Amino acid sequence: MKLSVANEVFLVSIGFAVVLTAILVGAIFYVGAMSGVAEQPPTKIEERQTTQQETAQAAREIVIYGGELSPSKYGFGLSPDEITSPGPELRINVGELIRIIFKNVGSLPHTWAATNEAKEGAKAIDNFEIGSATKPLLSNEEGSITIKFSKPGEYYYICTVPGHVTLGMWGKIVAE
Ligand SMILES: [Cu+2]
Repeated sequence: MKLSVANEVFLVSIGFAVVLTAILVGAIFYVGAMSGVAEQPPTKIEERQTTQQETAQAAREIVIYGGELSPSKYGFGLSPDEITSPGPELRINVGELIRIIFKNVGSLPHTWAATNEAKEGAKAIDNFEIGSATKPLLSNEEGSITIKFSKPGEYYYICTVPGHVTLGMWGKIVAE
C-alpha cells in the first residue's frame, strides 16, 4: 500500500499527539501525587489543633467557694458572700466536662471532693478532689480539676477535712 504525502503527515501528527498526551497525563499525575504528599502534614496539624481547642472550650467552669459561716457551721457557695450550709446544688449533664475551681475563702483549711455520700470519710469518685484531708487548701488558696460523670444520678461534694461534713460542708450534685 502506498501512502500519499498528505496521509504520511497526518499519521505522523497523530503519533505525536498520542505521545504528547501520554507525557501530559503522566506529568499531571506526578504533580498531583507530589503536591498531595507535600500538603498532607500541615492539614493534619490543623485538624489536631482544632480538636484540642474544642476540648478546652467544652469544659464549663463552676467556681465554688468554701469557708466558715460561724464557729459551728461551715459551707460552700457560688459566691464568696453567699456561703450556705449545706452548699448549693450543682446540676450537670451526663458526659459534660466541668472545670471545678475551688477557692478557700475561709480562715481554716478546706477541700472539695465529689463523692457518693455526704458523710465523714467518704472517698472521692475517680480522684475528683481538690486538696485532700492530709493536704488541704489553706486560707485564700485555690485549686481546680476537670470532672465528668458518665452515669446519671445523685452525687455529693464534701470537704474532706475531718469534722467538716458534720459541720455542714457538703452539697448535692445532680447529673442528668
Ligand atoms: Cu472544710
